[in-house]
Amino acid sequence: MKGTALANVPKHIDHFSKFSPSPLSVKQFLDFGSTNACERTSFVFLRQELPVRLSNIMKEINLLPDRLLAMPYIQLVQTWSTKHPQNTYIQSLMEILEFLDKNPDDQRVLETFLEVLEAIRNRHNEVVPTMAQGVIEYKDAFGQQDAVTDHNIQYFLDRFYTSLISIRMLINQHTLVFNGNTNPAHPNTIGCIDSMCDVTEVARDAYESAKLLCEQYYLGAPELELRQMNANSIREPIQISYIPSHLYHMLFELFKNSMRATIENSEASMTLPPIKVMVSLGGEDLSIKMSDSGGGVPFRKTEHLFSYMYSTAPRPSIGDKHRAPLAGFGYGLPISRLYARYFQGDLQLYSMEGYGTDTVIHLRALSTDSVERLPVFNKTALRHYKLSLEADDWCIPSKEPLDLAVYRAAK
Ligand code: P4A
Repeated sequence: MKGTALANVPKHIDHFSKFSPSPLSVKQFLDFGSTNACERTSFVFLRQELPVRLSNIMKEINLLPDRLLAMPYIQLVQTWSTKHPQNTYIQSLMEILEFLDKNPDDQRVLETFLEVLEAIRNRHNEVVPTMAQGVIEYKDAFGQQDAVTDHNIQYFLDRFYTSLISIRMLINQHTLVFNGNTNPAHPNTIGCIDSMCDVTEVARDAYESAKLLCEQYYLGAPELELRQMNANSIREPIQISYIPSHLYHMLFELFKNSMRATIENSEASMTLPPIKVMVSLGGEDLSIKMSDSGGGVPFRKTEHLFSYMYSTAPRPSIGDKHRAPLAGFGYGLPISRLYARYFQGDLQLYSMEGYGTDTVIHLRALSTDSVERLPVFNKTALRHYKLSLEADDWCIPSKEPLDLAVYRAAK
């Protein structure tokens, strides 16, 4: 990489991070990619928007606690320091900046842009495990700790992974729509969006895959009971404009958890209680509830299921026979929740310890309401990283037996 170009990177990051990302709706993605799809317009939009999204999140990486930034794995994605030209983010940013002075009417420019985008997408595939490894390194070095670091990591990774999901979405749409291969098997699909995504069908697919894994490891799997309610037109299948791969990812994760809990909770009994899924479509929402009788988790611990800090266990070594295939990657739930929130939905978990867990995915039913939810680097974001260890404004419960005489005296 050219030294002079590299030296200018911080300037470019400063420049592009001053712009707010422009969120797109699923409707806009579909229009962008349908009949009057214009590769030139998409190119001109992306050569500005991708640097804006990359730069906004690169600003935040540098605000992480120094102790975390010092981790070798985090340095692989960390920015500025031109000491790391192999850095994923710097390299991708520079490759896109090359197109700023190129002629959008030149067909060869558009072709090279497609190739560059594909290379960037592949390069960013390793970002999630790399950051996860960084968090593991941090825990090994400093132990699970303080609430402030925990909050910072949670806040940062939620935003960082959302940014990654959104960049991948932009790249996928452009490359899939304009590389000329339309998929005849899916006429309603534009890029990675299905304008008639059959939710119950995706749920069945995700169940079948989780079931295969589950049977491999536990020699059995709970049955699926799937019901649906289409309040708009009873008996019609439930279809929305959505990204089937995102939906599949979320449901697969939830099925794996529910299966694991169900089986591990019923080792003594002969029958496995089924996993019940209810899909409902209203005027505004498409909701999916998954209920299991897996014994649940204590209320106090439900937040841990979404914590990057808590859910990074050192990765089992490859070939470890005792590795539970359903344990997944550790980041299953937090990332699934990001997918749900990405288009203004949510993923919530309600557990009743002693009985079981309900998880609910809420999505927006209308493609005009499904608008990207994107992080923006500004003063408010900055304040989150500057949170320091101040006294809590709620009393800390005493672990000692109450001595009212002493308490009154002290007060
Ligand atoms: N009870 N309920 C759940 C789990 C237990 C559960 C569980 C012990 C905990 C960790 C885990 C998988 C399952 C559930 C559904 C969920 C989430 C948790 O969506 O029944 O692996 C990380």
